Amino acid sequence: MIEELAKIVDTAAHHVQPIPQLSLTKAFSVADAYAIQAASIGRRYERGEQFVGVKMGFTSKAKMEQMGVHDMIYGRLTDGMLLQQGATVPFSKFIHPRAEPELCFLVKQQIDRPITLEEIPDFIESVAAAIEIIDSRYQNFKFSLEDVIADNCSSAGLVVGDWQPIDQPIDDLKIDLRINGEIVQQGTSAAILGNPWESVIAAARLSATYGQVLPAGSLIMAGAATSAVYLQAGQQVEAVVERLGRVGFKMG
Ligand code: OOG
Ligand code: MG
Repeated sequence: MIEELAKIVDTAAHHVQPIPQLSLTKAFSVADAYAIQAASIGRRYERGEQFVGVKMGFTSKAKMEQMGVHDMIYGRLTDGMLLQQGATVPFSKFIHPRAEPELCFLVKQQIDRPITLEEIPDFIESVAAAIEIIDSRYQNFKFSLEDVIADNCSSAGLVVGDWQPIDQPIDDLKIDLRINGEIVQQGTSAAILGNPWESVIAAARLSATYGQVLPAGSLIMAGAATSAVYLQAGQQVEAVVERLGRVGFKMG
């Protein structure tokens, strides 16, 4: 069942074709969902994509309420999802893309076990403003907790700004998302689990749980601080984070 569902969800992503929710026809657990995710990412690796990091999802109330899912989720990121700052990405790569403003962390030393707040400086090198593009493979962006985990947490793209040192607090930085220069979402990093370092701690814990080592140089996306916004072709998309800077891309 795992391989079969992984193929369905991976094919949907690969061919940019929406599918009905998997859970409508098959009952599966959260543990099954993570196994489906791992198998579907395995298919990407077979096509030559490489692991670049992990992402946390539903780490803010704004996102949980927008999507109606109230548990933290965890997914994998590959080089095929990475955009360069300022790049133009073709709209045709996506089904119904949404953007959300995030923080991204750079791993300094391999993480292969849960870590504590005190240990963060040993394991994290730097932080940057980032945007995640999510693109659920499910019709109408509608899913259960198990569905979204199986679908690798809607991961589709990310762009990371310039790295900044982690020598100052990051628990209350103003964050906004702009489309064509206009602010469409506004929040603070406090929305991410009260302090985005908690998201790094959760990412280490979940990576250990699901057997995913985070090598030095990997990325950790902390989860959106605000609701996500649907994108259209031709839009200029930018996230601005107090003190950390700005980052953007164009939807072609
Ligand atoms: C799931 C992905 C959630 C976040 O930052 O909370 C996420 C979705 O909303 O489709 O990436
Ligand atoms: Mg996200």
